[in-house]
Amino acid sequence: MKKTVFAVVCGCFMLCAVSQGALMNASFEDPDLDPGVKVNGVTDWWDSASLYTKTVDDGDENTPLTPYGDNWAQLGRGRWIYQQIGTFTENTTYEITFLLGQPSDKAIAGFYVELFAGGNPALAADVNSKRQAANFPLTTVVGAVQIATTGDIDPGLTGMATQEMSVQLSTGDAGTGYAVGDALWLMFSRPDTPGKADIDNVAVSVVPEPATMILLGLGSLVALRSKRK
Ligand SMILES: [Ca+2]
Ligand SMILES: [Ca+2]
Repeated sequence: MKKTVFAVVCGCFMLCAVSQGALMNASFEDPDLDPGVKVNGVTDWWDSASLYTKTVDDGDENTPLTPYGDNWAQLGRGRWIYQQIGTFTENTTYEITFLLGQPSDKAIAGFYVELFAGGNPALAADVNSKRQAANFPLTTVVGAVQIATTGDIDPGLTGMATQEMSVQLSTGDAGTGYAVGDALWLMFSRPDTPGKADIDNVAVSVVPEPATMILLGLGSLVALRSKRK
């Protein structure tokens, strides 16, 4: 009996460890900034290009320290960053983890994580627009469709506090405007209200389905049995 439990646990662990293709600039350390320096835009992410979408070194007096290098991405009012994280498959659940930081000079006041699918990746660009704007480029220019959102997950931090965040989003079935094999996009954004949020150390992994976990557990069991024969 003990061995059965052990085999199932092993099977799950192996699958949980499988992750989607590596994110680009997931810790926002590119570019290397001098202490306290802020620059507009976010490298390797498509961003809402403006002085409200920044890469910030944590030597800045209003910015919390990050344990992940020196830099944060910082989103102001209605601002966003996104990148392609792979291709769309149906009913796949992704776990997205990141560090959220509260600058001392403005409240986070709303924070969203979303998945989009479809569109033409060649049309993605840095564009000065808000997530809520009529010309929001990921949907109106690239042609992607929002398929999952966390809703507002602002944890209500104060001062220069930070919090490790973990959210799960599922892709669901294919729908109008996107199909299996189309681009899959991960976006972070803020609502159209005054505020600032710092974000760092983004990671994405696939959460195994219960059916897959059972199958894998059974597979391990069979392997164990045949070894013992
Ligand atoms: Ca960093
Ligand atoms: Ca960019």
